[in-house]
Amino acid sequence: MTQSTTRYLSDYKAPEFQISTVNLTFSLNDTETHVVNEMAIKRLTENTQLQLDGEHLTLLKVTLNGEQLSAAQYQLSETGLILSLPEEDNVLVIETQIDPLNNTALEGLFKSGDAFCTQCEAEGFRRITYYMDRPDVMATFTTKVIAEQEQFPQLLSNGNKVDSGQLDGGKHFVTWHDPYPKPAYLFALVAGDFDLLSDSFKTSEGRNVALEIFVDKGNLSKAHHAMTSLKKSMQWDEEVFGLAYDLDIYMIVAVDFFNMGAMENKGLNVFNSKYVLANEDTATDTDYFNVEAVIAHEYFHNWTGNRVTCRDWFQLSLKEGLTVFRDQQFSADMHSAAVTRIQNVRVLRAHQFAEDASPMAHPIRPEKVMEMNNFYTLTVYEKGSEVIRMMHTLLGQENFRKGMDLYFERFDGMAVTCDDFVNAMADASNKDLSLFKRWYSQSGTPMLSVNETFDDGSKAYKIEVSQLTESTKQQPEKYPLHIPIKVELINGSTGAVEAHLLELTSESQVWTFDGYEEKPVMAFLGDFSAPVKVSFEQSDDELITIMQKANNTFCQWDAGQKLFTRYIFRLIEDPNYQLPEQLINAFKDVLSNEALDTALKAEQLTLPGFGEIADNAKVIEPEKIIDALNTLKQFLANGLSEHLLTAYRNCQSGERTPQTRSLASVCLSYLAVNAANHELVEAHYQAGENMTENLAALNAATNQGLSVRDSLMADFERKWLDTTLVMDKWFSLQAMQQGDDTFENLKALLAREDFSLNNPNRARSLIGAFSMNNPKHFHCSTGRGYEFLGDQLEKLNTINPQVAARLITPLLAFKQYEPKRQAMMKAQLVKLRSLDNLSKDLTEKINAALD
Ligand code: B3K
Ligand code: ZN
Repeated sequence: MTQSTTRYLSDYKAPEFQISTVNLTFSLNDTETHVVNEMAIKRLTENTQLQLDGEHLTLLKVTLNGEQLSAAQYQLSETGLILSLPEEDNVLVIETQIDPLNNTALEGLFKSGDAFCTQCEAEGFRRITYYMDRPDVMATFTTKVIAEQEQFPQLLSNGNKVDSGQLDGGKHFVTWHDPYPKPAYLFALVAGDFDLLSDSFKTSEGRNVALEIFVDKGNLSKAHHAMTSLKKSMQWDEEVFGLAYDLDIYMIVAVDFFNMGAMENKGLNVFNSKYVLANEDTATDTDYFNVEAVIAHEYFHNWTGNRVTCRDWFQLSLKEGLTVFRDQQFSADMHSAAVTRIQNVRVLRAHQFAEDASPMAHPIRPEKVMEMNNFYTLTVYEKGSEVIRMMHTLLGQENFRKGMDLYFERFDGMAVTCDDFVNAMADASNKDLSLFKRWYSQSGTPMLSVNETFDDGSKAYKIEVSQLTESTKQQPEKYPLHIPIKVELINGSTGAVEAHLLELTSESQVWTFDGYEEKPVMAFLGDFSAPVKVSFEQSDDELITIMQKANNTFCQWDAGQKLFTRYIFRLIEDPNYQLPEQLINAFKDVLSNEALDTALKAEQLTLPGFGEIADNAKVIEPEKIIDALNTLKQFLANGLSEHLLTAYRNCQSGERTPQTRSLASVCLSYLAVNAANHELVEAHYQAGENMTENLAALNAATNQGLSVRDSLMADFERKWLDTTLVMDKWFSLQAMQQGDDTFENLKALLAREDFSLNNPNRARSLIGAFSMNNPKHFHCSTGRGYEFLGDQLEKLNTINPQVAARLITPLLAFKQYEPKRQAMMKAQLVKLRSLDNLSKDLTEKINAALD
C-alpha cells in the first residue's frame, strides 16, 4: 500500500543541502535503463543527514567522495534514501535502474510509442534517480544520453548540445548542458526517430535561436501551425513584457502518450501531440486556437516558471496563474479580445466554480496536499489567472508591467512565493494589496449581492454591494476580499454610457452617482472583473437594454446568458411554463444586428451548459435540467427558425472564416432540432471543407439523435481510422450518443482494438466525454452511468493514477444531487475506497468527498 501522508505549507523548511551540479548518464533500454547520477552537494547546516527522494527505483550503487558505500551506510525505503554527508563539499554518485516500458503512470521516464520521454513535474524526477526532488533545489544539469543509433537517432535533453559521438555495438551518445540552474521538475530527456521541422527566430537581444519541432514520422505538414504560434509567442513576449528567449535552441517534441497538455522543460518542451499537430482536414478552428494557446503558455513559462520558479509546490499558482493570464492576454491580442474573454469565463463558470463548491475546494495557494498532481487544478490555473487579472485591473497595464519588471529584477534565478509576486506588484505601483492577498488563502466563490435605488427627489442613484463567501469544511470562517468591480451606467433615454471601477474592500459598501434624470441601467461586472457570482435582480427589459447598449461586450453577452439562465430555472420549476416572445425578439435582434461581430453572435446564441446550470441549482435533478435545456432550445429553434436559416446561409455563402464557421455551427445545432432541417445537417457534413464543418454536423446529429448519424459516423471512421487524434474525436462523439443502446455501444467501444486505457487521450476521449458531456446517460436513473465510470476508474487506478484522479471529478460532487443519485454515486466512491491498492491520487479525492 502506498504511503499516504499529507504535507502542509506551514511546515516549509529551507533545504539544508545545496546541489550545485548534476551529471547524468542514461543508457537507454526498454525495461532496464541504467542511470548514473553524479551530484556536487554542499552541506549548509550542522545536519549531516541527507534525505533523497526516490520511488520505483532499483538501487545499484552509491559512491560518496570516491568510496563505494555498503548497504549498512545508508537507509533505503520505498520513498527514498538517507545517508550521512560528514564533509561540507561532497560528490555523490548514485546508480539506479528503471523500467520505462512498464511505466504506465507516465511519470518519470516512459515510452510513448517507440520513443523514450520524460515527465518530471511535479515529482517525477524521483522515479529516475534519488534526488532532492523539490523546486527550491536548483542545479546546473549536464546530461549524456546513450542509445542504439538506428532506433533512436535523435537524443535530446535540456540546454545546448555540447558533445556527440559513436559508440560500440551500434550505439551513439549526445551530451547536453543547460547553463541555467533549474529544479529537477524541469529536467527532460527524449530519444526517438522523429521528423523535424526547423526554423529560427532572432531575439530583440540579437540572439539567433534555432527552433525545432519533432513529430512522429509523416506528420511534418501538421507542425507548421505550431511553429508559427511559437514565433508569434516569442515576438509577443518581447513586445508586451520585454522578455526575450535565453538559449540558442528551443525544442518541442510531440508525443501521443501524455498525461496533460504539455510541459515547459527548459529548452525542451514535451507536448501532447493534440496541442502540436494541426491541419485543416484534421483539426478544428478550436484546435488551432488551443495549439497556439498551449504553445504560448509553455513558451511564456520560460520566464514565469523557469527563470523565476516556485519555492515549494503550494506556490504553484505563482507560475501557473500568471502564465495562464499571460497566455489569455496573448490569445486576446491575436484574436477577438471579447470572444477570448467570454470563453475564459465559460470555463471558469462551468468548471472552476464547481470545483470551488466541491469537496476538493482549495485556495489558489493550497495549504495541504497529499498528492501534488491533484493540485494542477482549474482553481490554481484559471482562478489563479483571474487573481492576476484583478491585480492588472487594479493597477492598470503600465503599473502591472512595472510590477513584472520589478519581480524579475528581484527574483531572476530564484525560487520564490506568491507573496513575493504580490509584494513586487504593490511596491512597483504603490498600491496597497495587503487585503488583496486574501485571495491566495481563501477558497470558495464569493457571492455579490447588488441592490439599487433611485431617489426621484434628489436624483441620486445608489448601489449597495455586499459580499459573502460561504463557509467550507476546511475553512469555516470566511473573510471579505478586495474585489475590483467594473460597472457601466447606461442612460436609458440618451443611451450615454459611463464607466466606473469600484473597489469593494469590506462586507458591504454603497456608491452614489448623481446627474441622472431617471434610474440608469447598470451593466455590472464588466469584463468579468472578478471571479464571483452575482445576485442582482434586473428585469428582462433591463437585460435587453444591456445586450443592446452596453459598451462592454462581456456584459452584452452576459445579459443574454442571464436571460437564458432565468428561463431555464423557470422551466425547471414548471416544465409547462410559457416562455415569452420577448426572448425570441431579443435574439432576433442579435442575429440581424449587422454591427455585431459574427463570432460574438455565436457566443450570444450558445446556451449555458448542463454543468453551469447544475452549479447554480440547489439540488441537482438531472432530468429536469436536461428537459429545461431542451425546451428552451426547441422554443428558440422554432421562434428564430427563419433568422437562423438566413444567418446560416450567409455564413455558408460568403468567405468562410473561423468566425463564420462558429456561427454556422451554432445555427446548425438549433436548426437540427426541427425535422425539416435534418437534410441540412447531412449536407453540411457532405459539403464540409474541413474538420470544423464536419464536426459541426456530427455534433448536431449526435445531440439531436438524428437517424443519419450512424451512417455519417461510419463514414468518418472509414476516413480517419489511422489518424489517432481524429479518432479521439470520433470516440468522444460516440460517448455522447443519445440512443437507448448507449451502454451496449460503450461496451463495444471499450473492446475495440484501438481503445486502450493506457493512452490518456483515448481514455479521456471516451470516459471523460461520456461522464462530462453526456449527462442524460451518465446520470441515467438506473445508475449504469456511474457504474461504467466506477469500473473504468478501478482499472485506471493501477494503470495511470493521474488520469484516474481527473476522471473521477463528476462523482465527487455527489452530495449536490437528489437523494437517489446521491446514493448511487456515493456507492461507487465507497467501492473504490475499498480497493487495497488505491493510489494516493484517488485516496486524497475520495477521502475528501466521503469524510
Ligand atoms: N507545468 C505543466 C503541468 C504539469 C502537470 C503535472 N501533473 C504544464 C503547464 O502548466 O504548462
Ligand atoms: Zn503552465
